[in-house]
Amino acid sequence: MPHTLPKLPWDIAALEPNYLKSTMEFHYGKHHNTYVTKLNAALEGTGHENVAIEGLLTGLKTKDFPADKRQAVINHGGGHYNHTLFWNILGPNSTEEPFGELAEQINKDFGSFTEFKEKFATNATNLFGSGWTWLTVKKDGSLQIENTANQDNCLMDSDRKPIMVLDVWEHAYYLEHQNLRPNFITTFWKMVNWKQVAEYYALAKLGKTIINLDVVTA
Ligand code: MN3
Repeated sequence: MPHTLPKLPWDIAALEPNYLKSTMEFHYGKHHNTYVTKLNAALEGTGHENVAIEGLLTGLKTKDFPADKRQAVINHGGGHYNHTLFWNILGPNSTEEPFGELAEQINKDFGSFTEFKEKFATNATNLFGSGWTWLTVKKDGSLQIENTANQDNCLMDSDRKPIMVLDVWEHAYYLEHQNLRPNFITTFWKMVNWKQVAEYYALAKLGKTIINLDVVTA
């Protein structure tokens, strides 16, 4: 089983009361874990079993890949990658605001951090059904906010690198907020680890891998 559930970067109860331990137990322990299991099953016999997750997903929608397995790898590989990035950009000691070069670029591309948050929240609120809202980086360092449906992500069909993401599947917030997605978005800002997002921004500008996970080979 080459892909494995990565360890959380913080204790499973560390985001309480903003994000409940009980939510994390099923969101990470069940949902994320199931994506990893199903990804390994989908990859069996494709010859892509031992490719690390970011390389596996990059260009996946258009690259040479067994056609009968592609959608399953988009769904479960995306589920694995997207949740890993999501856990990594959250944390218990949020500064609640970006700083340094990333903050300057946010001001340049969106006007201010307040305007950025409004645009991000509007995108996340208006995403119909299940999906993810992203902050991505182009090769020139500029930033975009974009949505993807289901477990898709921008690596699969673009050259933009994801550096921050919000899960807006209902399973991500139902225990805390029931159907009230906007309340989850408000809480999300209290949990973002801007230090980590800044590190991802620096990597993205250099064209480097954002999510490095070991693939366990037999
Ligand atoms: Mn989820």
